[in-house]
Amino acid sequence: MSTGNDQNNKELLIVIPTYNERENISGLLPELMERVPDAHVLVVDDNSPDGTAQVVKEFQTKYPQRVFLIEREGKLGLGTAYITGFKWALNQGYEFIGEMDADFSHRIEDLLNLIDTIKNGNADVVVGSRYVKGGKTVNWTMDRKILSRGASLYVRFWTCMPIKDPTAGFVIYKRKVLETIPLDKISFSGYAFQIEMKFAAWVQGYKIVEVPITFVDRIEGSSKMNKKIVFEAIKGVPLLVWKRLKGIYSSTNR
Ligand SMILES: Nc1nc2c(ncn2[C@@H]2O[C@H](COP(=O)(O)OP(=O)(O)OP(=O)(O)O)[C@@H](O)[C@H]2O)c(=O)[nH]1
Ligand SMILES: [Mg+2]
Repeated sequence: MSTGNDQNNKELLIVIPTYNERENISGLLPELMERVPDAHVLVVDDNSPDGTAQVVKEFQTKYPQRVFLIEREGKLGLGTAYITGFKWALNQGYEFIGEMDADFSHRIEDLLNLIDTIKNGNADVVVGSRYVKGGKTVNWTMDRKILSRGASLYVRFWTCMPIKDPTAGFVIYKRKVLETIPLDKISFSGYAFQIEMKFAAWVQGYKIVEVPITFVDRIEGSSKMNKKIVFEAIKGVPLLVWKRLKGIYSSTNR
């Protein structure tokens, strides 16, 4: 059996995109190292002005074989940060590739459940879901609740995809899913990116399982959510249906 400190243990990688998450990442990395001993972590930072990457580099000296960093030259968006991280993970040979936010909205106890489900269940994709039985949000304003619930219904209306929390950014994929989704054809960046990834996996026939989570609103740092991201999703969801009809998500189109 391999241990979490084994350099060759390329089983599970969690990709964390960051933009100005200095305080959060300095708390999250040690917790992840301690509480999820088998996980490796890849931070994809977009040249955060607050020095997030510097904090990661300092931490890397303690865990050089488990913490990795990709630095991009500027704020290029969440979607491309994940695509960059996923491609890196595939190249490195990881078997399970996860994503979570840096801001403690995604709890480590829930991550442990997601890991257990992807490793021991028959799911190809596990989604940490606010909207299945047992899931909830804490400290969210009414506006955010309505927006998020409304988005879920809107996605269901257009795509018929049976996922209760399609905008969720707390997900673990089996390697084969990311190998077959045409990553270069995933065009969206914010919420729409999360929706598109799940939609592409579903169109390919992969089994998606939702696990209930408690989503806690961020305490440190500031939100990168903005109107542009919301409008991208409103316009983007009907486009997903169009992309599907054109066969863009089929693996032969890679
Ligand atoms: N690399 C990179 N990371 C980003 C970018 N935009 C957001 N992030 C990160 O993506 C994660 C999710 O962004 P958040 O701002 O928390 O978005 P949210 O969860 O919808 O909104 P709040 O929780 O209200 O802040 C966080 O870890 C951010 O730091 C980006 O352009 N590039
Ligand atoms: Mg957040």
